Amino acid sequence: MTSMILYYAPGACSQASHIALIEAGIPHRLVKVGRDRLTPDGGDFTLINTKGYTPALDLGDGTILTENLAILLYIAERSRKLLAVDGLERWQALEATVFMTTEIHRHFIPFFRGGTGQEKEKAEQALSMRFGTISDQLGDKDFLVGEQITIADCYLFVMVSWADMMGVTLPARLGAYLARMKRLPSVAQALGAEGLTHQ
Ligand SMILES: N[C@@H](CCC(=O)N[C@@H](CS)C(=O)NCC(=O)O)C(=O)O
Repeated sequence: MTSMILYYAPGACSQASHIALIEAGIPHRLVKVGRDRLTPDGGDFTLINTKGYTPALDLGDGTILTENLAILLYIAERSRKLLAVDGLERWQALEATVFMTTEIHRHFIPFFRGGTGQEKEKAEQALSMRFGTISDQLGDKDFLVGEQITIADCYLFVMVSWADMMGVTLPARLGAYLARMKRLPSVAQALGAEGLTHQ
């Protein structure tokens, strides 16, 4: 079996899976997918993932796994890192990750797809409420659940950096979290590999 391949777009939600692969210490190769859904060798990404979006993870034998949540869980289960194997913290980390994939991610659509001012305002209100919830949950801890980085942090980092980039007001605690996460070697490596060292 050859190494896994992560199909990603720079700065996209695939970055959560990218950070998780690095944190887990799983050998992988990266293949960038352009806005035209082509890979750098001119390949048609929709033949790899018919859904057309990133992330997609080739498990090393040509099997393709899609959906960030499933990929993050796969990485955690394989590495026995990034998610407690049992106990309340396991379910709290899952709860937080689902909250991000279903309740936060979609509210960025107006910012990325040229929404109207009104759509953006509505989205910002929704994001502000949800980031407030996350900020309360984070409290004074370094990571969202427990003492160590989990899949929830891999995802939260991307959501918070999108908010920062789009000028969505963030609670001060999440601003500090963003700065702290950027200093983690895994995050710095992922940003560098995606060509986002300016962030
Ligand atoms: N349900 C998917 C959504 C993935 C998604 O929205 N990916 C975006 C990047 S953040 C994408 O590739 N969009 C390009 C497209 O849909 O063509 C997941 O959770 O993995």
